[in-house]
Amino acid sequence: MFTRAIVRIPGSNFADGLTTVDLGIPHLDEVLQQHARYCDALRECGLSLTVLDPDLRHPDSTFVEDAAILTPNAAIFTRPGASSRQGEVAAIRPVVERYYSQTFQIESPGTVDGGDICEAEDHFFIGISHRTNEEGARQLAAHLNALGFTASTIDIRAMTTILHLKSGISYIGDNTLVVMEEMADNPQFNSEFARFNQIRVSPAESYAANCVRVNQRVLIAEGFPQLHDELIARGFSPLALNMSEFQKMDGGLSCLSLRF
Ligand code: CIR
Repeated sequence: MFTRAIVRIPGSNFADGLTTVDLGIPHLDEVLQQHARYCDALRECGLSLTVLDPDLRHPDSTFVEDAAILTPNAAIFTRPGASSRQGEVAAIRPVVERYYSQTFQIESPGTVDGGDICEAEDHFFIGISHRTNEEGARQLAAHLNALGFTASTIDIRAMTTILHLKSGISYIGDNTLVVMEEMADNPQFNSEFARFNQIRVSPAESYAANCVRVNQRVLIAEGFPQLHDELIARGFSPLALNMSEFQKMDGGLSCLSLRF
């Protein structure tokens, strides 16, 4: 059960952030509307929100998930792989420290983006990506092991279709992973995922593989009926949200909040 989340309102320079996709320029009014609806959805799931003001020094800072990894007893501050995002950690640190007395920090030359970290019960999958490097993964795994968790790495650097590990897989509770087909079919990954029930996401719906279990609901991106119906068929309760403007900046549902 989560009781709280930290979010940050997108800044007026949101469109100046990093992106690898060619879906057009986000419209600020829609960005703000979609973000407000996302916040309301978290509240509907029972969370109390800490809503941070826009941070114009960091256009990507609404993607708060990348700056920290939260476990029940400790917070691990990351060192984002994109230099334009590294200052986001100092900006969110005092907010996270209100709720966590035990904290760790990924140190140079390690880099970690929170979007590469997928927690599945007591195990953490750590994506090695163009943002999270092997040294960052090593430091993170050591902190997680000390906290009583296991960890394994999944190297996604050869995949051109996703930015972060969690762009391709999500753990939604009840021993179930949502996995994009390209990952589910990759022999290097499927032994890692074998002990979980898997919901496969077709290539046409791959953006929807980034979803988030929040208490009784699973937040999913709107407009992906196969995944929506499959979740219902398996007894989950999806809550669909329009994510079009965040998708333009490579952002998914999970990255818009830190939940704990
Ligand atoms: C970036 O490229 O860093 C941002 N535009 C998007 C980050 C999305 N974060 C995430 O999926 N965890």
